[in-house]
Amino acid sequence: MRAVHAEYAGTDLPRDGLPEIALFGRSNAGKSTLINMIAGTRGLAHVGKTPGKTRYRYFFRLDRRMYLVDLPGYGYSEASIRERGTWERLIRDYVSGRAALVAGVLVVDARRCDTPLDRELATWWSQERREMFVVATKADKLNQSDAAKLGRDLRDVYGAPADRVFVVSPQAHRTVDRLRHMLFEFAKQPRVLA
Ligand SMILES: Nc1nc2c(ncn2[C@@H]2O[C@H](COP(=O)(O)OP(=O)(O)O)[C@@H](O)[C@H]2O)c(=O)[nH]1
Ligand SMILES: [Mg+2]
Repeated sequence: MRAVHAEYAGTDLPRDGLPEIALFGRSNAGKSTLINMIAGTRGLAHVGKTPGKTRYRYFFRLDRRMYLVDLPGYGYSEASIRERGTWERLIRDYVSGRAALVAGVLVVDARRCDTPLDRELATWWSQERREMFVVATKADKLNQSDAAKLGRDLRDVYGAPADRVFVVSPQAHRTVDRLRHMLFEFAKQPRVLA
């Protein structure tokens, strides 16, 4: 797969009309790592670099098929309250009326997968009437029994069907393959929810 990336600030956005799938999640949840896993390219998205950079949206074009959009994370320590206005404006400016945006991926840390901010994000997104996928990262940090019930917990918390929920870790190659396939399929034939 050929993956290229570019950053966009303000109202500037790609103009090629390719479908876009946006990643939402707390700072440090593992969004950049997930993008690298989906793209199959280490070091494409910056991992673990200074969190809380609220100005930019990073667009990763995978082949000529779709963009994954790395949005600024929310909930980074004390800064979150102050940053909140900026974050919300940036997200809303991008999301509202963006026809190319076909789905969202809520990225959560498997160890804290239903924080109030994550739930709030999910509620807001459901009003947007666009598909949502839920991906829990860092499953390798869980013990076996917690890992075993995580999928069901996520379905319960977010009201998501089983085929929209993914639990990943650096070892979960097959799950990542399944997720990549699902996102490509969805981008090819997006559905607007009733
Ligand atoms: N053990 C483990 N660490 C992970 C995983 N995903 C991300 N990380 C680590 O979590 C930290 C935050 O990841 P990052 O992708 O930068 O999160 P972002 O802020 O949401 O983009 C980094 O140190 C990553 O190496 C995972 O599945 N397992
Ligand atoms: Mg990141």
